[in-house]
Amino acid sequence: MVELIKKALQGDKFSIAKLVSYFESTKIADRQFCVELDAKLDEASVRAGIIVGLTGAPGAGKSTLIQHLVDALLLQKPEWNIAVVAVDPSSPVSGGALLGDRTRVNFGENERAYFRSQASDLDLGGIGRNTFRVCRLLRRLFDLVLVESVGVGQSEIEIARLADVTLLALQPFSGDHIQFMKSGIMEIPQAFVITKCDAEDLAQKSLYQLQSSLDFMQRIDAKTKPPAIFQTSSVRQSGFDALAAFVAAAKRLDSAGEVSREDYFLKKEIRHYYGEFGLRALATYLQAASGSFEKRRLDLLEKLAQKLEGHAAP
Ligand SMILES: Nc1nc2c(ncn2[C@@H]2O[C@H](COP(=O)(O)OP(=O)(O)OP(=O)(O)O)[C@@H](O)[C@H]2O)c(=O)[nH]1
Ligand SMILES: [Mg+2]
Repeated sequence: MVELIKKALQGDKFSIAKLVSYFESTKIADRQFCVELDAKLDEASVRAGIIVGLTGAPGAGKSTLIQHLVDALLLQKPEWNIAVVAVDPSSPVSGGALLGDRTRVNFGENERAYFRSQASDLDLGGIGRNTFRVCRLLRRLFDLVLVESVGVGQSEIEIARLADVTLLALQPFSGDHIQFMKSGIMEIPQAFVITKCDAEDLAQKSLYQLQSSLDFMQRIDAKTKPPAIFQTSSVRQSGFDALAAFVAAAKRLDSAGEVSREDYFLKKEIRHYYGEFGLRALATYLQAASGSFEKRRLDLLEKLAQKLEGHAAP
């Protein structure tokens, strides 16, 4: 285990992939191993990378954006290593994920960038069941963890729970922002990225449209800090440096935010297994659970399994 972590910290992609697989594993035997890995990683790693979430409607240009954003960040931050987690939709028919983002994002042999696809597990919310746990791992191996989520409905809210900073990609004149306003999603991101700004007049009109929507929201609720707006074009290779500078300056959640994020994902998992009934039972244990996230997770799953099922954890 120590050797595996050491190699992963040195950037060995095979070791990193192996570690990720443990945190994605559904085998009960791997749970205890993850607790031990978690503790060893805390000892060995000095990194605490930022988690940046990117969401937006299907086809908005998220994967293309990630490719250019990562290239720009690697130049701006020569000391940084970057991991990308792309969550692809699972097919409701086959249960398999197409993992199509592999075709748009390609870091080749770049030593400083790592790419991982994840299926969204048919889980509501556009991220996988273990995406948070995988991000917790990766942030100790990389300076930045960039997560592309499946952009459908509520996923924008889930990605904001997962990430320290959330970006929302909008394509010009898609009308997406009207839908987003209705569902409250416009209030979530710290920055908007208008993609495909190849045609200047279209890009300019889209910018005005977005600005007026945000002004409208400000008038209704002046508490919200106006988000930043970026315009990018992969065809013109423009706008990525400014966006990279914004991402590079992003701040991690404070420790209270960290705890509430961990609790959110613990509760989500418990709800998945045991529904609202499980959540009520969890309330008694959550306060008492201590230690790292993985340790608390294992303890809680075991306790609830004993209480609710009278046998081993699901
Ligand atoms: N003209 C133009 N086309 C772009 C730009 N960025 C992306 N595209 C095109 O838009 C299409 C979708 O791009 P993706 O990057 O796959 O979009 P996505 O949001 O990741 O898509 P999903 O992951 O399927 O939701 C592709 O055909 C891209 O070539 C851009 O800046 N300008
Ligand atoms: Mg994509």
